[in-house]
Parts: sequence; C-alpha cells; structure tokens
Amino acid sequence: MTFELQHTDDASDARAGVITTDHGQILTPIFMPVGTEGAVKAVHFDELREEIKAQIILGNTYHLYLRPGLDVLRAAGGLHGFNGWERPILTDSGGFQVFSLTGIRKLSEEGCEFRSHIDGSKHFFTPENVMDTERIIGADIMMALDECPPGLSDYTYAKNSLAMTQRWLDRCIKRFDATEPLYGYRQSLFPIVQGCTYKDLRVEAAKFVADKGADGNAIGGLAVGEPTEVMYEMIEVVNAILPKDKPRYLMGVGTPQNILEAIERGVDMFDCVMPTRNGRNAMLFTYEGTMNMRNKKWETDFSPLDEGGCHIDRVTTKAYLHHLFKAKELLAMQIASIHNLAFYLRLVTDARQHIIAGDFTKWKASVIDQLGRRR
Ligand code: PRF
Repeated sequence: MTFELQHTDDASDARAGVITTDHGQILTPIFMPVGTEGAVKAVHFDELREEIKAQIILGNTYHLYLRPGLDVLRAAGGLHGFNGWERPILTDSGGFQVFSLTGIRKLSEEGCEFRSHIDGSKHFFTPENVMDTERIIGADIMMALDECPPGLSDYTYAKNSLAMTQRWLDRCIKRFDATEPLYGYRQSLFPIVQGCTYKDLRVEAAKFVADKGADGNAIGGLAVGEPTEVMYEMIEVVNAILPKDKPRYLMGVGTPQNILEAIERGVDMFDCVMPTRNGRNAMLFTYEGTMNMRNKKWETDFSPLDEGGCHIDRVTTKAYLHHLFKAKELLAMQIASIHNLAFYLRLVTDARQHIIAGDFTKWKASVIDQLGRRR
C-alpha cells in the first residue's frame, strides 16, 4: 500500500491524498461504510458502488471470526471472494467489539477472553491469533489489537492500558512480519494510538506508533464519552506527531461536523455506524441539517429527498419516505441508509475538492452550522 499526498491546505492541516492498494485506489479524505458482518446493513454492493460511490468498506474481525467462521472464509478465498466486493476492505481487530458487545470478558497480558454474543461459547483473542484471523479474512488494511478504555478512565488505568496496547502492538507487528498474505495481494497493518484524554499519554502513544513506520496509523479511544472539544484537542496532539506522509484514520467518528473538524486537523480516513444506524431509525443527514422522516411535517412534502444527492435521493420524495417509515416497509431503511451513506461520501468528496481548490476552511465555515440544524 502506498500513500501520495496531493495537496495540503495552507490555512489548516487538511490534506488531500490517494492511497493505492492491490484492490484499487482510495481518494482521501475518505469515509468507509461499516460492513460489520461482511455486509453494509440494508445496502447492496451494487448500490455501494453506483449510488454511494464507496471506495473502501469495513469488516469486523470479531463478528466474522464467530460467523461465518475462518473455515468458510478461507475456503471462499477471503472476504472479497465471499461477498464479491472487489474494492479495498479494512478490518477492525475485534478488541473494541469484544469490549462493547460481550458482557463476560477477561483481559490479561496474554489477550482477552470473551463469550460469543451469538451462542455464549468461550473464545480467546491474542495479538497473534488476531493477525492470523485478519490474514484469513484478507483485508487490505488490518488493524492491530488494542484496548479501548472507557472515555472517562482514570490516569492509572489509562496508563497501564496504553502500556499493554503497546506491548500488544509489538506482538502484532512480530506476527504480521512473520506471516504472508494468503490470497496473492498485499496487506498493511495499522497501529492504533490510545491514551484516553491524557495529553502526555497521547504524546507518548503517538511517538511509539510513529516509530513503527507503518503504512498508516489510527487514532482510537475517542468518541467514547469525552466532550467533543477534548476529542478535537487529542486529535491535534496526536497528529502533530504522526507522520505526515502516511494516512491517518480516526476510528468510529462521527457526525458530519466531527468529520469536517477532524479533516481540518489532518485526519484522512473515517468510519462510523451513524449513517446506517441513524438511517434505519428514520434520521437523514443533509447539508441543510438533519431530518426525522417520521415527523408529520413531511406527510405531503412531494419534493425530492435531496436535490443535490444521489439518483435515489432525486427520485424519492420526502412524503413517500415518510409513508414507508410509518408503514414499517423495509424499503424505508434501505433508502435512508443509501441516502446517508451517499451523503457522507459526498461530504468527504466535497471536502477533498475544496482542499485541492485551496478554500477548505472557508467552505467548512460556510456549511458547518447548517449541518447540525434540525429541519
Ligand atoms: N479501537 C478499535 N476500534 C475502534 C475504536 C478503538 O479505539 C473506536 C473508538 N472510537 C472505534 N472503533 N480497535
């Protein structure tokens, strides 16, 4: 994988670049739709390609390891072979999901023990077996195993947790370097910066990660309950240290406003369940603000969902989508998910174009307040 920086904004740390993988190019800044179980909820791959213009999607090691399982994935030739998505894929390592999804878990130096949320069976993740699993899934970008502590962890917990994440990173790198891709294309390993909301820990974590010389670097442990301003401050602290010539990925963030603020601070890659999850719950994101499609005010509004949006936005009226949600039609969730993902991709594509044109901060200032409005 390579990263070419094409343009850096004069007035901020925003950058436009291009990542090249063996499954194709990714123009940054980029948003990556979340396909936890090998599918983006309620959205077909044809729509991801043609309507949404997704360039890369996510998969989750935790979920895919439990189901369909490694034997099926290996036999299919990896996740690309299994689900038919021929563009790049990134897999999260599973640590975050183990902590957020499984009640019973035991964390030790060796790894984390957890019970399946599907059948209660016991499993153990280590940095080594997570690397092996991500090799089998065959993602273009594999994430290191980390611990994402709760946002408001005390200093001692955060410090000890970070130290373990760093030892786990060294074990991940060792295993990654000792193994080969299974399907004939290259894979990259991204380390993750942790350190909660403590500046000195974030600085130490960023230096530790920067020294590894990875193809790209991630910022984890944010958007987990801390105030938004603190999240922005941590991004600034970390990005001052992470290499400029490698992509930076802010994990699990966020609202359209969060994404623009992070782009301004030098972040290149994002993922979040918000466009799909909120979409299934009738909430649409637009440049003019958010809309609750269950609201009676849309009952006879026969204007398109979004004039400047994707094809489905232009041929679907607000009144019709309102009706679909009221009637609990599955099509409601499909349309809302497609709209929101297409909007997120449009947002980062617009950001990229304004970075290249040299007026990113001006453009951002002109759209940011409207984005948070309730329509
Ligand atoms: N670590 C991993 N995945 C993540 C996170 C993290 O800290 C977050 C935090 N926002 C989302 N997804 N491995």
